[in-house]
Amino acid sequence: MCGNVCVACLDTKRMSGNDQESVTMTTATVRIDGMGCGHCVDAVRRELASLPGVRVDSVSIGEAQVSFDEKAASRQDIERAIRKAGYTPAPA
Ligand SMILES: [Cu+2]
Repeated sequence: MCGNVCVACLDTKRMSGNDQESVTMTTATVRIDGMGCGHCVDAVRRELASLPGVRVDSVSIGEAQVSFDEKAASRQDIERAIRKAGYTPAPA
């Protein structure tokens, strides 16, 4: 490895760069209408946790906090999951 200029070294650099690329997680707080008890919290948490690329940080009555990888999931996915659980995501 010459360190900089040859094609082989540039390739190696590029590849190791990709390996080290870390996933950027976006944090979102979603207000949720229609939740009333701990069962609602469990239902929302379960549905959100089933989404690929989404990490559930916390769920409480009326609000969920999640982190997600924008390459794998979007806020729309999260709101859809909340509707699927039977609740209504409120506008941010
Ligand atoms: Cu409930």
